Amino acid sequence: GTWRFALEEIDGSIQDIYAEEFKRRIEERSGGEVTVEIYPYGTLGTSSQLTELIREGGVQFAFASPGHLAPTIPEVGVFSLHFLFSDDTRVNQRVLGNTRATALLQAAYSEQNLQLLSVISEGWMAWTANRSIETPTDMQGLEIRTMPSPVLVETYRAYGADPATLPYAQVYSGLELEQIDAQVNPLFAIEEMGFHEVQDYLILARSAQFITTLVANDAFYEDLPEERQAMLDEVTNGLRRYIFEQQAEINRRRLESIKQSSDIKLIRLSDEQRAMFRERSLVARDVYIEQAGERGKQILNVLDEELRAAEATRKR
Ligand code: 6CS
Repeated sequence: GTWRFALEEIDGSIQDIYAEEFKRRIEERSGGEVTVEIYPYGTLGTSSQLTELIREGGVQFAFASPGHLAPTIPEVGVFSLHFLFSDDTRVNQRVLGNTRATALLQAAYSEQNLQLLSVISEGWMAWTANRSIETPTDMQGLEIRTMPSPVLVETYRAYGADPATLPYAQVYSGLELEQIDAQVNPLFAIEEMGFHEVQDYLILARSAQFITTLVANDAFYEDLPEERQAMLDEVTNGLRRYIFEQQAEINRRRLESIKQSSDIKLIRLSDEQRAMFRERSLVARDVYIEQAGERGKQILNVLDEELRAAEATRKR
């Protein structure tokens, strides 16, 4: 059969690199019985259209990033909370690969006809802006584009900014035409979308990781023979380490390329500056719990606990 796989990112992106390797491994392990067709961003629609498409079974696999999915599944808002994750990305990787929150999340995904296959980090988010940003005061009135998750919108409001939620494909022109002042994305995405060409400052804030989730249409997944489900589990588990290493390398390379190809000014926030943002960001947790309810609260508590435990063993 043919498995269609829709991406929220363009050719050469982290999602594309993941999908290409997924395709290679699935086609090999199925002995050519399964063919995977990849649809990069722009071929099928915006992120929210992709979510509709996969829920209806128009494609079998897709990336569904929490920043776009939270209006449909409030529980995934947890992944957009700022200053939740460890500064040590290996700690985050260890927790995400094996968290007790997965079962709770799966229940929420199933209610929307989705099967959750993997939770993946694409690296630290960075801000680009037409002004320098070092403290929340600098964000006052800044029109910043974010994904539509209420957690994100409330976080940037708490920083003093004025968030706007245009689709990914409209961010470049929005910045170029000065309809918006700023945006937030991982370094690889800033580079491939050309945002650095139309912005003056690149701010490494490390306030949040870009997390995405790999999903399958629920009915499609449930109807697969057991050995196909096992093959999928094996492939997605094997891809965890692969994509973690790839994203680290690609984000590093793309930052170099941004520095070389533009005169954008680079700002790295100090721990003191980050602490100011952290303090303001905490109200978004209340917004999250309000929206995601008891199950959402449990997910947050489990992740918080596991992250802290993983950090503690790291330091010992
Ligand atoms: O900002 C966005 O909307 C998009 N950014 C990335 C890095 N991936 C997908 C998402 O839709």
